[in-house]
Amino acid sequence: MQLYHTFQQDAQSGKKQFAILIDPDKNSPDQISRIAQIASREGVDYFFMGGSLLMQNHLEKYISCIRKECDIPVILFPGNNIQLTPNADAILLLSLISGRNPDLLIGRHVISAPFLKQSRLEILPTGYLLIDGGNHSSVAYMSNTTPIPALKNDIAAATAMAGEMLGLKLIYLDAGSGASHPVLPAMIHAVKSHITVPLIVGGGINTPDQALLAFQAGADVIVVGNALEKDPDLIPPIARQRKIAGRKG
Ligand code: 1GP
Repeated sequence: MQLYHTFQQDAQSGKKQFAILIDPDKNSPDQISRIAQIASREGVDYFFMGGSLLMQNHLEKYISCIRKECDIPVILFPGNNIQLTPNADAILLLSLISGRNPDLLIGRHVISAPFLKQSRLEILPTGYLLIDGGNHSSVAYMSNTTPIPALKNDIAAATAMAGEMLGLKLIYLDAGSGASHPVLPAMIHAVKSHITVPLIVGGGINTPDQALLAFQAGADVIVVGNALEKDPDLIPPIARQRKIAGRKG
């Protein structure tokens, strides 16, 4: 089944989803295997794979580490065009719609399109909104864009609406990996109430409580990276929040 169908169906039925972000530079093969084993037991929905900048080319190796342990889909979350491999299941084809850098709105997509067309990757066109998470993030620096201020819910909502009107199939609100604070619940709520496509939220979600808040505010999918690199045992309590939020939400 196409992954987008799952994203959409789960979002429509209120079934919350949990994605683990693997930054290949920040994990060892042993750590990836351990994370994949726990994720498999907990029924984690997706692995996202990528980073703002990769110093080493571990992408393929780490995808095979995950494949050995579980059948959780691996979705590329590329920081740039060299983070592409046909061996994943899908790709978040990101358009950085909170920014005004034409390269990240369309330029790099043109360069990648022939490769993506030939690959068997499922393409997930995604409107990516970088939100101020309290520190100067790698994404802001590398993308040469200004994040949307944390309290400007109307700007975030209008940007997400425009993304959906342009035909983007997912909206991703990201405070950036390692953000001092996650996207605020009020902004998640504002965006969610103006779009119909599934909403992904990540950046700075480090505790089960923060995961629950994001779900309850309207996130259909939450993404956690940093916190799990430090402590993979956080996977089970975060995974459990899906059910709690699903029941209450
Ligand atoms: C970043 O949304 C992801 O793009 C995850 O962020 O590493 O802070 O969990 P963290």
